[in-house]
Amino acid sequence: METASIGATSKGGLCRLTLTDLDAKVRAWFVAQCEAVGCTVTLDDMGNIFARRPGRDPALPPIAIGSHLDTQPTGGKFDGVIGVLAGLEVLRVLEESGTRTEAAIEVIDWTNEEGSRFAPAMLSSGVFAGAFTRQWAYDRTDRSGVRFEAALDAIGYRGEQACGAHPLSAHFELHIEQGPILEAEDAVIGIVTGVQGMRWYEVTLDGREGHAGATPMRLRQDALLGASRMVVAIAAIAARHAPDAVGTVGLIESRPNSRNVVPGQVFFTVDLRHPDDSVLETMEREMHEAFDAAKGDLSLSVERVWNNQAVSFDPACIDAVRVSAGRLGLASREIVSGAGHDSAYVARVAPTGMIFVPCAGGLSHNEAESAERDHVAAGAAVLLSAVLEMDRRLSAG
Ligand code: HGY
Ligand code: MN
Ligand code: MN
Repeated sequence: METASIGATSKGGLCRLTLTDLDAKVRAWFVAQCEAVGCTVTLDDMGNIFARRPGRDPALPPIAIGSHLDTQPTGGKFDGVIGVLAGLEVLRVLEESGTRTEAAIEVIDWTNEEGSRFAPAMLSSGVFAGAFTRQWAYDRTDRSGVRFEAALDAIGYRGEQACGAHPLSAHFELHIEQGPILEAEDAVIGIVTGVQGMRWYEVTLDGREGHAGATPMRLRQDALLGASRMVVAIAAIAARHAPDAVGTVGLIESRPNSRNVVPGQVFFTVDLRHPDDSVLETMEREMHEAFDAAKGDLSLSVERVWNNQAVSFDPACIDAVRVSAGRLGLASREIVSGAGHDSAYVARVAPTGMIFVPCAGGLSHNEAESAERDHVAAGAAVLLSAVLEMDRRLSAG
């Protein structure tokens, strides 16, 4: 709740976009809290923050607890934040109880998980996992043309360490489900087995600006009318592959955006997701077919800017979460994540698992997002237990 004051919106949510002064403020808060509990804090050259609590065996790579502190422009107080702060709480409990783990424990704040300001999402955990080059990430621009690298330097969080040159023994992430399943089944813990596939596209439609009053309908090249047909087509493609497919047009810019000018150009984004990459491939093909059919005499460009394959988490990590929920007597169920998470990329380079807790009405990416204190506490307890379970297995060799 203290961090929720950094970027608070009037509707009780958060607007704390990545690499802004507000992000810098919550980062400084987080670093100070970790140092206060005796951690050493380092940065890599994507601005990822690593707060390390040493273990007995320095030869063992750390067990990481990661998530993100950046939010959507109309985000909630829990998305990403509970994963980082539960990690801080784990550090505090280990310190207060005088527990020394075999492997070091590291809490990580991954830069730009949301992908709202700089697309794609999970950009920095993606560089860490080798999915993107650092230079490609540095060259990403926000909608006002600011480059990622410049924004990172502006807040002073570009570290020396090369992003990715940082072995991990395991990575766990606590997160709200951001969907309705756990709440509907009165489950407190989601044992996350993996993350669905997701692809992002950027579409530009060029028509011709004209006078809203004097241009006959038959002579128009109305880019927004064409875009509207394509938006409807995305929903139809998702419906065709129900119940697991989702399709979203979230960002749209119409130019010149004047009430009495026929729109000459429209830029919009497409987000397609499905648990099965082969279905996602079909959805992409159907999207191109639908757009070609809808464009008429408009010129169309479609660029795929992100292709994040479905991922399955590590069986030992999944089991550590399952055993922990059982030991704590918490109602749980296995679940595949509909939302993307940094863990989806980290799973490519380290054994990874996730823990979900319910959020009210399954609502997220919404200022009304909320989670119950007891559920978040239960998730943090499972996180601590899973980390200790993994540590025991590591030291058993
Ligand atoms: O897009 C996602 O699923 C995540 O919230 N960034
Ligand atoms: Mn998140
Ligand atoms: Mn999010």
